[in-house]
Amino acid sequence: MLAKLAALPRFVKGAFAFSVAPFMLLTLLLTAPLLHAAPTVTIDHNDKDSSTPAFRFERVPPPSANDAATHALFTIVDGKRSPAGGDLDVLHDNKLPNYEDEPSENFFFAGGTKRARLLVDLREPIDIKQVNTYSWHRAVRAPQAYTLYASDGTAEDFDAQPKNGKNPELCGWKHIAQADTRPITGDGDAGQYGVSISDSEPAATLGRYRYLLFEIFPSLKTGSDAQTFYSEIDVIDAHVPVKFVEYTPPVGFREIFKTDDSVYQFTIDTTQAPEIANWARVKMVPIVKEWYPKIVRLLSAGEGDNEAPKSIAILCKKLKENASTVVDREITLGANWIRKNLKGEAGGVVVYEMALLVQHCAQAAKTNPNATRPPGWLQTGIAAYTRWYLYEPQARGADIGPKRAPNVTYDHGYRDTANFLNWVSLKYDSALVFKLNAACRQGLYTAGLWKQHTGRTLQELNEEWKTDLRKQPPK
Ligand SMILES: [Ca+2]
Repeated sequence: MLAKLAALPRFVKGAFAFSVAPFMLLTLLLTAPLLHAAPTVTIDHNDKDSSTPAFRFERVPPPSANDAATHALFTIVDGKRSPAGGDLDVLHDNKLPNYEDEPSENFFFAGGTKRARLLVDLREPIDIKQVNTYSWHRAVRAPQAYTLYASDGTAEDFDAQPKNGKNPELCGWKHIAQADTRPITGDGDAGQYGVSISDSEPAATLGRYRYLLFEIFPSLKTGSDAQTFYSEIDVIDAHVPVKFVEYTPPVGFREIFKTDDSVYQFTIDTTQAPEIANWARVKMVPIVKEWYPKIVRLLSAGEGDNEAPKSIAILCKKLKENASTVVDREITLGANWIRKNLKGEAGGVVVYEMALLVQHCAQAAKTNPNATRPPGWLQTGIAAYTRWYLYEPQARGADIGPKRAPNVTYDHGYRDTANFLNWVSLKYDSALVFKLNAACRQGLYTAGLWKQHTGRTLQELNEEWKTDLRKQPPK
């Protein structure tokens, strides 16, 4: 772990909690051991390579699993949250992100936010030992910049939710400290930041408060687009022993799963990519069990075509490229890409690859001496059709807007061909895709099939399709 502390002094900013004559301070120190002297800000930085989900720093304490923020009420006072991120709960759920770019596990404000305010209501006054904040991002959204105010809420003019522009110190709040981990110039720092605000006197507290107000600034000094990925905010009660968040690294598995009727079996191996093992078991296995037999049925050439393998393997590996691949009976999924798309496309890619696998494993074409070779665009198009129009039509992932209509052709493959196939199916023959697929499997595909089934040549269909695409209302 690398702590970037060399430049620390410029970050240490505090406000004396109150000012008293030196002799009085001495007296108070002797009689009141929890007296606060001055808040200080401690900053740690783990660079990109030394950041781990354990969130361990050199000087800033690890995130707490039982701190007072856990059951506090978090409210946005001013500013808008980014809908791309998690909601306020992720700031005090005692869970940390597992990766350097996990928007849903972080809270951040919408791009362009110049300043925002966040209220933490602890529900009762407590002696606050520390306020600790944690952030993690692969690029410029890691550094933190905020001003912290606190209040016991008892002042007559107390405003619990002062909007931007209203000085909190004029409505019952005390300025505690300013934290700013941003580099003065440059594009910001990737990695993890930990900020701990405590009293400079180790035995002392920051004071007894019920409310905290964070005034939050962008993660770059040079602009307001970059917003810090805040992972957790901890408020440590001076009288509660701290339990740290435990981090257990995920463990991969290699196991065989079967369909309920035991007809098909799948070897799934995540030993090289334990970070997606949980997704593979919880999400992918049910998709594979349901959709592999469906795909085999859908893409079968009919009677006598029993050639889809009964046993396949899905390997999860750290591929350099984003791609997933299929070779013979083995699908390889790129773990990095899958990890970034767990909530989006991850399941669909598995369906797509299973469809390709079933197509590639057709033997009839290979044994027929007069077999035609099906075009690649049609094969990827049929696999993409299976995925986008049968597995996840609600995702509308193969839509083509009127703007792009002039630039597409039926033989682009993948999504564009899927869109074309869907259009022809709806207009001319709902079983067309499966008829074409059967012909491909048997080595009988020719371009003449289009005319045979629709009365139009491929070129004519292409023009009609594009005309229809251009007629759509603009998005
Ligand atoms: Ca916590």
